[in-house]
Amino acid sequence: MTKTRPTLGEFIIDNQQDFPYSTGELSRLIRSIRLAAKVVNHEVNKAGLVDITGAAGEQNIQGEDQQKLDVFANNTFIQTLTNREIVCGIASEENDEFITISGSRNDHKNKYVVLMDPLDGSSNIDVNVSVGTIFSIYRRVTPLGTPVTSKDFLQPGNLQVAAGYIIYGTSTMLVYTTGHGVNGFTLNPALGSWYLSHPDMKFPENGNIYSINEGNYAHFPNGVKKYIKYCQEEEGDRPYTSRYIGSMVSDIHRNMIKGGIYLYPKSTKYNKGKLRLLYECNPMAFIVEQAGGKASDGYQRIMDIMPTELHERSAIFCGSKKMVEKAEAFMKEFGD
Ligand code: P6P
Repeated sequence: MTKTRPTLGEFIIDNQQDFPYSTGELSRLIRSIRLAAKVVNHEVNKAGLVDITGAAGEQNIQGEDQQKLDVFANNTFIQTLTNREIVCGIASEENDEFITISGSRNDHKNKYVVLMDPLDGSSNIDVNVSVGTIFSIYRRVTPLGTPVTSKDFLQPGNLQVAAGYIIYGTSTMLVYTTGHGVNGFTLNPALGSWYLSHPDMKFPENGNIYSINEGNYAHFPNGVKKYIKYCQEEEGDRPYTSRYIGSMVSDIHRNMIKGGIYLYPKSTKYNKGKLRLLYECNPMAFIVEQAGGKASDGYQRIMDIMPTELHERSAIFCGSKKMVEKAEAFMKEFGD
């Protein structure tokens, strides 16, 4: 008799003790993300039919306005989170400013804020490559009953209460942590249920995959150039394999399963790095660390960086612990 895998709903109930301070709100928050992910998944999966359903910015054959998928994903997550009366504020890559949610009683009594990249790597959709949603959850730090302020969003990653991603790939998965390890759930689209397919995910301590856009080689710091050459040398378990999808969620997800390192360093093109600290680097760093990996900007732990701006960028080196430590050693010796 094969063991049936719990659904995400059953898993949340079975692990309610993971949220000691929550009166079920954090569980409801994860459930609302689960719902929005199903809606976005449906749209992403039919993106290839735009000439039938209508391209973004045009009317589809039903005469409905076709939204760009990242706008659609953004609106879907915002609407779902707002309707569920759980969060007091949302920050998104798609919105310049954070959104204040006062609640139906207009009393600002909800205690969580969500920061998200609603559809990371959306340029890959036109070429049918997997994309992802990334989310990060904090308790608010300003008094309940007052509108959120930037202080509630500009928190270091080490204060996250939960983080996760949805990967819209050959299958659709929701992977998240609440600080008690990392678990992956796969959507059965026929049933609309998510099943625990990857319990207690762990990064292999070492690996032989490196993921970086080598097209930027000329713009990289010397330490990164030296590390790339190290990966390519004939020595021991090297050369490593180069794998770069151009979708952070997909590259990190593959490396977590197979072992590997993902790097998006600073460069003369991106002097602070390209990826956003608050809703890309921090949530992915939380997951990577909870899976036994390491995440830094080449020098300091990502989750210890004190944010100063909502959309600030950071370099990121993350993945198998020993690979990140090796890359950091090259940064220490050869620097920027
Ligand atoms: P580049 C997608 O735009 C993204 O934010 C990440 O998902 C991805 O890893 C990276 O940027 C790709 O950037 O400059 O290599 O195309």
